[in-house]
Amino acid sequence: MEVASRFITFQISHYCEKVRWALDRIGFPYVEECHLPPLHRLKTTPLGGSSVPVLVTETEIFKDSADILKYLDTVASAHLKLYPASPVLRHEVEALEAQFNHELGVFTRQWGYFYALQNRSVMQQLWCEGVPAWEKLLFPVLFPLTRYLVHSSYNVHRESALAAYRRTQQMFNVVSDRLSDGRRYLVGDCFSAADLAFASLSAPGIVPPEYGGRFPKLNQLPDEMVEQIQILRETVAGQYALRLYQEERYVQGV
Ligand SMILES: N[C@@H](CCC(=O)N[C@@H](CS)C(=O)NCC(=O)O)C(=O)O
Repeated sequence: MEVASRFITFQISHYCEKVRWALDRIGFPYVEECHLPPLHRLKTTPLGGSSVPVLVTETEIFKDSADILKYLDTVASAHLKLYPASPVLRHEVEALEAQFNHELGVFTRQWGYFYALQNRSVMQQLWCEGVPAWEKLLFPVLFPLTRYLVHSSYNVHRESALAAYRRTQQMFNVVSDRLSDGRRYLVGDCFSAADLAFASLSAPGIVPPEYGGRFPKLNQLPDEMVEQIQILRETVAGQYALRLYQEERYVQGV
């Protein structure tokens, strides 16, 4: 019998959603262990890591979403591969995925936290979803520290959030241009890690209803943020990410 791998996460994290989507898609057995930041470090540090997602299989420990996707691809059925067989196309997919990981995911997080952290009860729902009961109980004590850590480690303040939003718009423009020739996917003619990374790491900016983790409802968010979400949603790239969520998020394989 196949042993389920441990998948250590923050339920809301879009980097965790990126991996969750890939795990679901290829039908890889896993058990998700959600944690409240910074208590995740009690799990990730002994495994030699720091951030989430972390995937612990029977034989290996993966501490980065890009490494996890590459590993999952080695065990995926041929029709569910996330990286093309052609070296040229694979290189293109990997370059886009890296750009989305290092830029898009960072911008949408910086911008999203600026608004979401203003509402303690929304953050309580988001951060406490699925975590062990004792971590939930610690939320009131830990919240000021966690909010401080998020503000300082991701440099979250009004100016940086607005700059991150502009950078997100620029990345959406680049993706919209790429799609302007009518192609169905970012690279080649099938869904790949580039599409998956784009849609999942855009998620805070478009709030797709099919998101696999816990996300706020639009009416729980500040009006200014909702207006910015509507603008992103209406772009070609925003429509594309929403379509990927609708059509590809719950495609399941074995
Ligand atoms: N490069 C990493 C980035 C993951 C990442 O930034 N994770 C954040 C959550 S969105 C995190 O764990 N932050 C807390 C920490 O670093 O301890 C990946 O793609 O897996």
